[in-house]
Amino acid sequence: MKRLNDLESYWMPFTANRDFKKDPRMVVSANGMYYKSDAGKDIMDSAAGLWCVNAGHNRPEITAAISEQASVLDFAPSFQYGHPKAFELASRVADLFPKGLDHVFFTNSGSEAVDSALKIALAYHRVRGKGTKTRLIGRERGYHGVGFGGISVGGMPRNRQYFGSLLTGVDHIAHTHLPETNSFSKGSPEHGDYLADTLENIVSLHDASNIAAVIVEPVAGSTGVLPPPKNYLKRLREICTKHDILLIFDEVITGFGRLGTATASEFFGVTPDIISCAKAITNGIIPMGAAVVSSKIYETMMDEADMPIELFHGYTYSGHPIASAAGLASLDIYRDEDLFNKGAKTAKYLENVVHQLKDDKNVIDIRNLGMVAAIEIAPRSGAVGARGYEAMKKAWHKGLMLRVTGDSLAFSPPLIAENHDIDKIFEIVQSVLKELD
Ligand code: PXG
Repeated sequence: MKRLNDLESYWMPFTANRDFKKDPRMVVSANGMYYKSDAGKDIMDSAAGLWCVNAGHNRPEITAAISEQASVLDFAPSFQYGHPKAFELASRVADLFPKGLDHVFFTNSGSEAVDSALKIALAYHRVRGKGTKTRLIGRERGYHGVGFGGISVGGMPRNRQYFGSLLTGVDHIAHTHLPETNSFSKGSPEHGDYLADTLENIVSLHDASNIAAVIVEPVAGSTGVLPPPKNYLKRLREICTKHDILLIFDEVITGFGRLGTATASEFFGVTPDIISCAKAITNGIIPMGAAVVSSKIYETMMDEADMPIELFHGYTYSGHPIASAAGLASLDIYRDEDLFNKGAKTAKYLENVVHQLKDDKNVIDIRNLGMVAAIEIAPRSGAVGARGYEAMKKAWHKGLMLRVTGDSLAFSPPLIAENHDIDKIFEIVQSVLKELD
């Protein structure tokens, strides 16, 4: 007979299962900047959960909205029927996002938002009579979730290597990590905008008539936080426009305030054709994502696509009533508390504090932009990631939830964080660094 509640049944995602189950890090409740562990210990959240709880944990306004919604309309079919809150949320998101990106296709995750964006790009070119434009271009070190589309355009080797031949017709531009010239940059690094031109090489190779879209994270997150070099995104936009290639910004991490603006697009003053987003759209409380597309794309689809259904794509839970209610309540909080601006102010403090650790043991680089930062520590020889993993485990025992990717410690605190919260996070990090051999 299987034991009830043993830890074996749950196969945890992106987790060292065997090691976790020997010494579980279990949280049972959360409030504001803190989780509580099953041992009753406060655990500070330095990562907004997984980059999603921008307004802090367990906001009563959001929980009230979802419980109210659940009692009124639990589910509505998303195909051929609608309900008002999905339309309202779409308008609110369109309003918040850059001018011209006015149409919102809902999904349930960032991975689905990415796949939707890629499929919309292909369908758009096809219905406008440019059906040879099928090639999708990602970037080395990019993370676009875990669907086959996302891992194909993604550039994280371990996320790809076990999963066969992936999508065909994909290529990658160069990543922008230049430690020789850019280490310890504050904000966007000075060097590397020329790397956008690696797209020109790809255009020369494949011809623009065969390329549908380029997808990049404006700030690469999962690979260890790589803010784009100054002017890089503008240059990428120009090359895309020149060759009639759609530009997709994957803003699953940056959307809804992470850089102190509603989008990274707004922060950098560069408008893509499609933005994929998720996570903080509902403050993480209910899964939801979206592909937000330009009027040019939407209107082309409405005018030119087959009748009556313009796009053969969608999910059972697209625009789910409860997710929509959570989204509306989250956007209300972001607006009423001017939370993106608050994040922008705290970001300056974060920059100052994180760079004070530059002389600490094993630290080889520190990067930051907005309410995102990373400390990269030297890998142990022959064991890349081991030191980072140990840092995460030590931090837990000192009351800090720390997000680690390889040997980069990544920080994305909730935007409600006060300066003293930032101080506390890095005091613990410093004591962890001291103990790492
Ligand atoms: N695109 C980007 C840019 C992401 O960061 C996804 C797509 C996929 O989203 P879903 O909702 O399908 O997981 C992501 C997700 C981390 C970390 O700490 C990052 C993500 C998820 C979990 C952890 O690096 N990003």
